[in-house]
Amino acid sequence: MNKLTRRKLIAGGLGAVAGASGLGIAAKLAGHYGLIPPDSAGIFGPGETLTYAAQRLLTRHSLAREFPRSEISGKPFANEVEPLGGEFQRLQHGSFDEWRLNVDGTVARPTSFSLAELKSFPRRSHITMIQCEEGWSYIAEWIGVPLSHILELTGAAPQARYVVYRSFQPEWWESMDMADAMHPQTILAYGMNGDELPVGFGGPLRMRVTRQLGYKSVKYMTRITLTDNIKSFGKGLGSASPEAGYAWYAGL
Ligand SMILES: Nc1nc2c(c(=O)[nH]1)N[C@H]1C(S)=C(S)[C@@H](COP(=O)(O)O)O[C@H]1N2
Ligand SMILES: [Mo]
Repeated sequence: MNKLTRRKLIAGGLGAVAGASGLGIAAKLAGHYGLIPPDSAGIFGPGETLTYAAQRLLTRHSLAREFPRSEISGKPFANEVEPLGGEFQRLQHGSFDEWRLNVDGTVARPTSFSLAELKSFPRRSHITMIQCEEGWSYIAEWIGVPLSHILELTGAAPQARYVVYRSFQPEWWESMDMADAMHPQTILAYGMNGDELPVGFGGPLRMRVTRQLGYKSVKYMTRITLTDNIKSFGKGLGSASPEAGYAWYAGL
């Protein structure tokens, strides 16, 4: 059976369950298999649950499309950001020598990494599209260290279920599940199009998660926290996005 047929069958199956027996039952099934997203409000948010559950069952290991170098966008559009604050400016004036990425939570070895250390680790680059929920997109080459490498280095506990990540902009914090965290295209990006990652695009370090909308690719990273209890963060919906009316899982 080819991939597409299988995909259609499973997706059709979930849809049939949702249609015939009510969304609540589909949500309960999803719950049984650990496929309820943090912002679903359990069986009361069956739409979010179906999207996430179907994606996770169908495309857990799939890669986002990678493009040839010739398709890199000439004039990528940096989403405008609010002022980054005095502490960021101080670090920027010092070429980010004193900037650190802190990794904590349910890890054996909480660590703080300098930019030079991150750059000394195995590097992964990919030419992918970043898509904003507002409709625009661009293609760029992203260069960085796989998040999976950092999780291995720091000794992520087996019970860890989510990676929470934060920015110099406190209103931009997100989380992702372990399937996306361990995904080979998920990188902590410090480079773009063969160069340093410009501050406009989130430098010195941004998350780059390829299978979700742009808002999951948080810029100006400061901290990564592993947890098995996502409800204890913010309002308990998984990240800032659902608090503002956007989906926690923004799968493409
Ligand atoms: N810290 C921070 N991260 C952020 C944002 C932001 O305003 N601040 N915008 C998000 C949104 S909505 C999108 S679509 C992408 C835009 O990435 P770009 O600036 O490279 O275009 O970054 C995301 N990460
Ligand atoms: Mo966006």
